[in-house]
Amino acid sequence: MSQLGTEIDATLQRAAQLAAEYLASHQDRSIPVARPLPPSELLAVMNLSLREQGRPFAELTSDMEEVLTHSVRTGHPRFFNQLFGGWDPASILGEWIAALINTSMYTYEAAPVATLMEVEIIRRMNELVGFEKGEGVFAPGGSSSNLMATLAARQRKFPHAKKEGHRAEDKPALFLSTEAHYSVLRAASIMGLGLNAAVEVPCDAEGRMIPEALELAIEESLAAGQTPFFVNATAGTTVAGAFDPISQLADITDKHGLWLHVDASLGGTVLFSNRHRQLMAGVERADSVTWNPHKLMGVPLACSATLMREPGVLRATNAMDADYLFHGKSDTCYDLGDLSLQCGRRVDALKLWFSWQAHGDSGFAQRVDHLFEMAAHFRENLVARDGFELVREPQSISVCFRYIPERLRSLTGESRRDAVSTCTTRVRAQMTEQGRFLLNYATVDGSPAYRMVLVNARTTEEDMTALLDEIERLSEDI
Ligand code: ABU
Repeated sequence: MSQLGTEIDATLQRAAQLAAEYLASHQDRSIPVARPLPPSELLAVMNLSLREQGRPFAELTSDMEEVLTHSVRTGHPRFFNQLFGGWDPASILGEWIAALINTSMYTYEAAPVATLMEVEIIRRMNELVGFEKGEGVFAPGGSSSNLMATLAARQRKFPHAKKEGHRAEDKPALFLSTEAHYSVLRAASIMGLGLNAAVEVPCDAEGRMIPEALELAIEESLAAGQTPFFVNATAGTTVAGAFDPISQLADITDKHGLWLHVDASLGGTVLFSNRHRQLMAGVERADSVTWNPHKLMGVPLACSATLMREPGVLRATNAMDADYLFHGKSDTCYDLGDLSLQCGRRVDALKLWFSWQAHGDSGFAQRVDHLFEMAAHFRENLVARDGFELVREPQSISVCFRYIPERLRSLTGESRRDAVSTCTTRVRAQMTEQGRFLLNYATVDGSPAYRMVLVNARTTEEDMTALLDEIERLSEDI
């Protein structure tokens, strides 16, 4: 081997060794989830400035160690901050291969293997959803998938808009719940419809869209001269993990001839589980679905599928027939470029294919069942302890709650709410500073509540108990 080859070989072997040690160290609870530093201090610790002269490749493994040391350990079993977490060796292998083959998903010619993998995954995801003739494509994340669904709905209702833009008489209106992800509102903004075109429909006490309220909102919109065209249902809301009643919403969209999109970024993965797939009952009646394997399937970010019930919709909406790529003869089955919003597109399906090979459908089903059991266990543990209150009855892997320390329990009304709010945000800030746990919070019913999410299958009952102990302990000192 040449000298350059030997250096590359030795350095990549060292990098692989560091990667394996890093993953193994996630089991060590004495290593913090994060070592937070303000930007000025982090910049002082790590020299990130770019240089005129390059450095030897072998030196970069020390930079790799620094990056790993100062990054948040999202694979740590006490990382509860986001709807992703954990780590999966098969997907990591897929990510490495994606970097090695370094290609783009627009043509079969450029990405033959990855294209066939994506086609197979989309076929199987559509089968799980119940889209018999469905099509789909991967997107950079759930926000993009939701935008693609909104664009496809517009293509059906206002086919002139692709070429002409909207006409004055169009007056499009779309509907989402008050707990839906903000990306649906942003889609209205990006598409030039304006945020005023988006109607936010109230939810019930568990955070599910109320079908009667949707019906009323559509009737009011029609009476105001608008043209309703799109309803976004959420399967697994961002904060509470609530599932909208898809079948009931489908009855309403069928009646009014509206596009029904299911944002199942979080919830899609429950389709593997015989125990929990009823949460998505009726999803096969939707026109489109967003499903993010980087959430409950444990695949590294980003991995988001946009699924359509009817074939041809994505091409009709997005195709530009770029001559320099397709040369006037795009293969409608295997040149995926015209289905997508992107031109250059990562081979995100590849890491999912490797993960699916390793786990199979049954592995994902077990994972869903396990995460739901852990969430139920956390809920039971929480309600059994003094001072902890659920703010929503959990429906899936998210548990929203507050803790009222003993000294605040005699307070009532606004003074209690304000004191508990201050305590919650301060405890969360201290916890983040100390780095032993990372737990998010969100505004629920007007004031902050902790949001626990069970997304890492390596989290144990001890980890969850330790979190509640920590909240109690920190709350006493505030
Ligand atoms: N796209 C929603 C992600 C929210 C979260 O990770 O908490």
